[in-house]
Amino acid sequence: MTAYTSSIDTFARDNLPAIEQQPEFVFDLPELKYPDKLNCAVELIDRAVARGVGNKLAIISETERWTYHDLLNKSNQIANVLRDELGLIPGNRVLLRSPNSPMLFACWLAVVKAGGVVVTTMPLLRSKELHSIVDKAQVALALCDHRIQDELNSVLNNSLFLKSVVCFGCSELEGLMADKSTDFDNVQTALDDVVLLGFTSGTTGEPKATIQFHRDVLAIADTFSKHIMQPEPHEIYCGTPPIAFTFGLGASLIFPLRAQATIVTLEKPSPDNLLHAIVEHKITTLFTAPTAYRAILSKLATKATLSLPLQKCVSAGEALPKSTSDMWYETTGIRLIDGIGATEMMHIFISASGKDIRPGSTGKAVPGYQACVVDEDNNPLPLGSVGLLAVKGPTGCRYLADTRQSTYVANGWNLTGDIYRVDKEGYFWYQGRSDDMIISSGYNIAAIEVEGAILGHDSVLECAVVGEADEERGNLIKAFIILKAGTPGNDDLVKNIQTHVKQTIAPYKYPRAIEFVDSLPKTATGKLQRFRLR
Ligand code: 3UK
Repeated sequence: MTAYTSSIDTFARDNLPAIEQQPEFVFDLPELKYPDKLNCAVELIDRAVARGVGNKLAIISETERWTYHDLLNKSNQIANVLRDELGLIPGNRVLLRSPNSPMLFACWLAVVKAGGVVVTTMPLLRSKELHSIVDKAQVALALCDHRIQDELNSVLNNSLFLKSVVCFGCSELEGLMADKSTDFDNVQTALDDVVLLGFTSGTTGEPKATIQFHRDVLAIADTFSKHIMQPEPHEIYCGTPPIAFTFGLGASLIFPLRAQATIVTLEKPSPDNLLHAIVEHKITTLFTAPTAYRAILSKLATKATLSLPLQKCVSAGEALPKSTSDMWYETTGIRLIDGIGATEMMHIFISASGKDIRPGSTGKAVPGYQACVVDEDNNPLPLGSVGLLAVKGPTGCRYLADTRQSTYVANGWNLTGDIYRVDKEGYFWYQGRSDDMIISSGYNIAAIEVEGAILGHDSVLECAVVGEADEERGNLIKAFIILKAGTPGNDDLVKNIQTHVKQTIAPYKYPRAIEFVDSLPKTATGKLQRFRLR
């Protein structure tokens, strides 16, 4: 770490994993050589205005339109409130709770400008979950959308740490901002000062907090966004995930600001709202999960072919089956940019765009990152083999005081828990999570492959495949399926789907049991929880 730090409150810094437990960090692109004193919010917003884009639209919401000037002024006023009224000192954690909105984004930038550590939370969380985040991150101050303050206020009433909740949207924070200067003396943070704690529960287990530095925020923009997205200032971005999820943070705030583009925020990005916004705001650049692309497709199929302004569409968070990629391409003419990211790595580290896309493959290591597959003892495997994904680059896993650090990091590499095959050209082909391999009659069957085949059936909207204990076969392949609206689930359809799978992949992989359901268990970030079905 650099000797310099702006943090007076050193809690986050003090709870970093020991240096020998951290991954190796690699900065082998010239754009990743940042100065020792670096405040990423200043790079993202003050720098943009200084370059002359002040009058350009920065954020469009359902009710507001803010220019880059507006965003800078508001975030400076909030930063003044944080420092002068709420007593924020550099290094203090500030919890944010709100759906994606212009005010949430201004609060995020304000906390960072003031040298604070942002802890953005998923709007859907309840007080029990908020309580454990507050305790783990030792948060004293929260800024909250007034419409969802109740769950947080109930934490406030019996928390050792949380001391105040200031609401916005109800003129409390706005009232404090009113007489504050639109200038702010930005805190000069170090490139490796902590900027945020990103909570992740993964697909299973107890939440972990990942620590990210100021330089990490810029590194994700200068690797994946710069090299794979190749952003242009005229683009209009929309990401559906909340910015509490680093996928959404990159998509909706960091990438568009770094590119001086325009952001559309949606409070409720349902497929209908999203489709409407795409047309109304001429969204060019979309970030969402495979499930949402399928949901949009099922709406598009029922509408006359409307021409969409979309140019670049990113899919991440879960595996993108080739069938979904192909359907999106056939319907819209756009090839989805698949990319695997992780909260630990902050954003996407394997991907491909344009002519480099091989549908069904996630892509190649993003410039700035290295990736390979290894065996259970962390030995690298030759090309063509199936193994555990290992990755390193400018970002990497640092859990806040968590013994699971040593499961994620070995020999300097980050181990994401995913199984991949790499081909001779360096393309990575997803095989599933290491915990989602089903062994049936001695065959290794990846749940994900069977799901991909089932999703290719016309009547299927969503599905999840698990192994069900079976005396004869050890495990039996079982599929839980959500049908498209209006399709009745009956025995004929079961047979029909089974036949479809046998014709698509090796017949021994077909689901012997099928159950039609109305919903599937998912995490707050929309990840399927197969373990709950097992
Ligand atoms: C899975 C994928 C196959 C994979 C994320 C983009 O998802 C994100 O972070 P999480 O910590 O989960 C990480 C795990 O999710 N996964 C994500 N993307 C893909 N599997 N293909 C994909 N394209 O198991 C990974 O280990 O919630 C995604 C950017 C930032 C993120 N935090």
